[in-house]
Amino acid sequence: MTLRSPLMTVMTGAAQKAARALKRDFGELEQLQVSRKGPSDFVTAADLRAEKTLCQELAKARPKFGFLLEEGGEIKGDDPRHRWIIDPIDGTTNFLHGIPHFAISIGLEMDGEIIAGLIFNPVADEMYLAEKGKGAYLNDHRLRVSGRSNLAEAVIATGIPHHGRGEHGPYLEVLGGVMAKVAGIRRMGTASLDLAYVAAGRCDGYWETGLKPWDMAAGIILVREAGGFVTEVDGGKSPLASGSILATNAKLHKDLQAIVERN
Ligand code: LIP
Repeated sequence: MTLRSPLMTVMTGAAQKAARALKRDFGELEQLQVSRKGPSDFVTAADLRAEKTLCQELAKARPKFGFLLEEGGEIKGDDPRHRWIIDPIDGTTNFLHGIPHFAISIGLEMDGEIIAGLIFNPVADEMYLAEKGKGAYLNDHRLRVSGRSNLAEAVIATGIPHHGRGEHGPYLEVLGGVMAKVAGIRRMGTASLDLAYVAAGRCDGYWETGLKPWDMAAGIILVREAGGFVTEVDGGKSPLASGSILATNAKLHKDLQAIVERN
């Protein structure tokens, strides 16, 4: 966005500030205090610090908005219509393993609809922004989803349920079905960036189930504003509520959904 709206200025400022510390922490992984929150789901000191910085900065600019936070849960605001949905480090497993593919994700919800989103990969210095009706951008360049209409040429991203995350059998069946039809599958480990890659036309589609709202909020508006389609894997209209998501370019949705809806 060449001329940033006041809202985008607030969001990018908060993300840049949190990212400075996050990058430092990423470079000093050994120093981090790491504790176990659940199976394969780690909380780091960096995660908590980044979340605190994001909340402080956003609350300074929009003091009445509520929050839905990966680490801190729900914080009600005086303004019941607006809520920030935040993942301070999406791709925590990548972060902990020193894999430079993680992101800060901030979505803004108004009356239950996502109206703005920011996804920032601080290592690659890639800032994805979208606002309802104003398009999607990567570092000031307008984004469009890919134009591929043939699954055989498509690269599809997914998230693989890991240890402690439900039944793997049904997922493997769907994965087999997709593998048989597409040019390639990618499991990169950061849902928000998977969605950003669909918006940027790097990937032609993405599906995953069992996600949380903070993994998806910003990415949903990014894909839609880049001209793509976002539903649940069965075509339902509430990915944020169900945690099930299928995001594609404008041409592949029906074909990919026919395979993944059994997930
Ligand atoms: C992660 C996602 C990842 C998904 C994991 C998890 P976290 O978020 O971005 O792609 O497959 O299940 O939800 O926990 O790193 O913020």
